[in-house]
Amino acid sequence: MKKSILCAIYPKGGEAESDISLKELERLADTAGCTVEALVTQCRERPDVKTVLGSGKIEELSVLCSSLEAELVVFDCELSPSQIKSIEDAIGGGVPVIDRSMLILDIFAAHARTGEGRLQVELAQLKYTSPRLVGKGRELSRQGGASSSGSVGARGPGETKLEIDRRRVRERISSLENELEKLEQNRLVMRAQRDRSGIPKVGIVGYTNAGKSTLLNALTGAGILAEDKLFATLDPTTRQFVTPGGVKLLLTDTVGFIRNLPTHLIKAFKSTLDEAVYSDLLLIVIDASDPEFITQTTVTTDLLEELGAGGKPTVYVFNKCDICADRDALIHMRTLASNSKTEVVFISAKTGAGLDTLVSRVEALVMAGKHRVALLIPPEDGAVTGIIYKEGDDVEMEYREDGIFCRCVIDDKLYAKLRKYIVEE
Ligand SMILES: Nc1nc2c(ncn2[C@@H]2O[C@H](COP(=O)(O)OP(=O)(O)OP(=O)(O)O)[C@@H](O)[C@H]2O)c(=O)[nH]1
Ligand SMILES: [Mg+2]
Repeated sequence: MKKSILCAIYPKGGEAESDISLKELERLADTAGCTVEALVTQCRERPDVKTVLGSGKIEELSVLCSSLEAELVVFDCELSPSQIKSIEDAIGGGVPVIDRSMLILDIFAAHARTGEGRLQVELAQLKYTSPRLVGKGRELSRQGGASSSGSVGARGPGETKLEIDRRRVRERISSLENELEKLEQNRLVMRAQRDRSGIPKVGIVGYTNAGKSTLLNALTGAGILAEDKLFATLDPTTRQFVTPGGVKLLLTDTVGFIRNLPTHLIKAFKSTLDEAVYSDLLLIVIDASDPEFITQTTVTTDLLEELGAGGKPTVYVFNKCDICADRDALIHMRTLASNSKTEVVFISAKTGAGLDTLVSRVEALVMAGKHRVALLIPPEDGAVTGIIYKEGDDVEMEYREDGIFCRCVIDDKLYAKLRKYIVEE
């Protein structure tokens, strides 16, 4: 465990919000394997250009760092490379300074399992973290080659080490981008195949720790790691699920969202989140036991909007109703739900309460305007099978003596056309 100190500034009247964000930062630090030794906060309208905190507070931070033997300082706000350098210089003692995004990336780096996930994290780290670390100077800014003596004229043609590092970083970035591009192509092919199968895709999304993985596990026995940690899941998992009504679905669990995540970090995980973006229905899982659930839901819906997944059929899944502390809030939500157009379901992924209602809602939504039918097509009308293969979903054909027996899912239009062949509905 690394000893860390967390820092934040907040505007007048913004203390409560800053507190919530800091609590979250504490949990992030914990996930990253750090203990939090102290919090340093300051009320100021805008960050100090150089050191974010004012000079007095920086002095206080410096003293705390040495007395508590801190090994890391984390700022809740985004830091520029030059701010990192100035703060590190001001604190002294070689204690590294990072910001919230760098901490999150660190967690991602430690947790990414699949090849693609690792590449995405490395790319995001190179783009976000490395310019900030280079800002540290130190050994990175030494001159390379034999030309380090430094007097004018004696300086060789060589690049400085910093420049070499920058060039390497650029090269690595473009090679990673190429590799990810290829993986993305594969993913597109796979997605096209899935689309052709016609099985509706349901994306499970939501704030980190809301219970997305627990929900997928409860429904499909997927056996994904679900734990009381932020960002337990990074890589998407898709499982097939057949409802009691016989409707086949593809359910995908995704990486969670968090407040103050810079857009470019979310973009880095775009291909992971694409599974959600390209789904037919979104389940937004909300931790109803968290007093912050309203803000968390707004963060989630805003990010979905940014990713281009706004406006999709959506179900708000209020989870953890077994431990929902605020009964009144729950009742309030129920009333709101009954007045709004958004589908709302209350569940506990842990105890299984409400899952059957959730499944039947999902079933109804993905089957809206669709019909699951069995047809018997006389041999002389065999040509219609072509249309069924082209426009129907989940098609199974069987050649019998009396004609072609076919089970499929069809929309209203095709249903009207094929009505005369229907033998079962
Ligand atoms: N009491 C209770 N706890 C739950 C419920 N659903 C999930 N949890 C707990 O909440 C924690 C987080 O659950 P996960 O399923 O890992 O949450 P997630 O949304 O996948 O989180 P990330 O992958 O980290 O974004 C775990 O400790 C679960 O056991 C529930 O219905 N009731
Ligand atoms: Mg998860």
